[in-house]
Amino acid sequence: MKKRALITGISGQDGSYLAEYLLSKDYDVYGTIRRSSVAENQDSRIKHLDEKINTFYADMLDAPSLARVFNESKPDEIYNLAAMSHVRVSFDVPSFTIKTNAMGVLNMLELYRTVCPDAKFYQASSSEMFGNTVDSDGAQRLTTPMNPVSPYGCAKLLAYNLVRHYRNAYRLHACNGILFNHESPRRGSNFVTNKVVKTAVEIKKGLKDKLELGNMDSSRDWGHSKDYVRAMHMIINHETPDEFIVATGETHTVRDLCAYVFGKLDMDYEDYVVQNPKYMRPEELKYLKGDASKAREVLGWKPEYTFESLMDDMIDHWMKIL
Ligand code: G4F
Repeated sequence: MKKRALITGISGQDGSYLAEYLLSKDYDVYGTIRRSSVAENQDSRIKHLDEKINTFYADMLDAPSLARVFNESKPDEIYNLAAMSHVRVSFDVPSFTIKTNAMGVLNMLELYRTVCPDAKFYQASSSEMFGNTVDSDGAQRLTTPMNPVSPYGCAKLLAYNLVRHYRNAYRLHACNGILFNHESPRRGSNFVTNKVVKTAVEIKKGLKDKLELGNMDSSRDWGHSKDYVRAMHMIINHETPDEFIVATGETHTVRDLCAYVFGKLDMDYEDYVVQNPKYMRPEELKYLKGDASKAREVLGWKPEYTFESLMDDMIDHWMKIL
């Protein structure tokens, strides 16, 4: 019999790549989408999968809608990816963020425990949970203390602990993937990688004349979403439910990112980038570099994309689209 996977947030960057990956492995794929007033925003990343997947309207804060999805999909594997995913916006809507990203996960865990406790559960945990704690060798790992610096990070940390608690208290196969930043041509253009790439291409084509950014000195460990959804599948299917970090182990500043992308397009970023305080955060996470050695050794996972091939993929995409 085919395995059945439920993906909350299937219309997002990771949800859409994960759906494609699971279809290639012959799963029946079910997913939740949230109603948006602009219909195209709901399904632009999954339109090509229309005939192959089953989608339901649901919301992490609407437990009856989630219950209907659990009952109709009868999942073997649950990938909980739905979230308010923008860190800076979480400062503007802290209550909504905490409710969706923490209480929403509690709603999911309660349904999991009561409706299908034999299924496996994956929680999209985040490197934002570490805040500004870094080990002495300049990396974050599973033992690094977590001190989040945003409403988003605080909510994700509560959800992370709930998943561990439900696993131990109710003997559930519930796992956490702590994913560092991961990007792709499908990334929302209000995240820094896609904002830089899209605007640089627009400047190259004479459609814009400047790029406004916030903090250019923060560092991130950026990987490709396609590599990271593969890791999610490996994590949930590992024999024992556990926590894993997924990261490249390389870090770059936002300034490095601009230099690479503009350089690729034969431009100097310093001629076009201006800082706008609007994009600064009340508290900034300054530095991320993940140690994914456990995922590499125990799961045999390794990324196929480098920082450069990831950026090239995004540049090629926007050069074709614009
Ligand atoms: O692209 P970002 O918005 O990603 P951020 O905040 O690191 O969060 C992403 O990664 C997390 C994993 O650690 C996920 F959990 C989360 O859901 C999301 O996917 O910003 C990256 C860096 C920040 O330091 C930010 O201050 O870029 C800096 N930045 C500078 N100018 C900017 C801008 N970020 C955005 N979004 N827009 C700017 O104009």
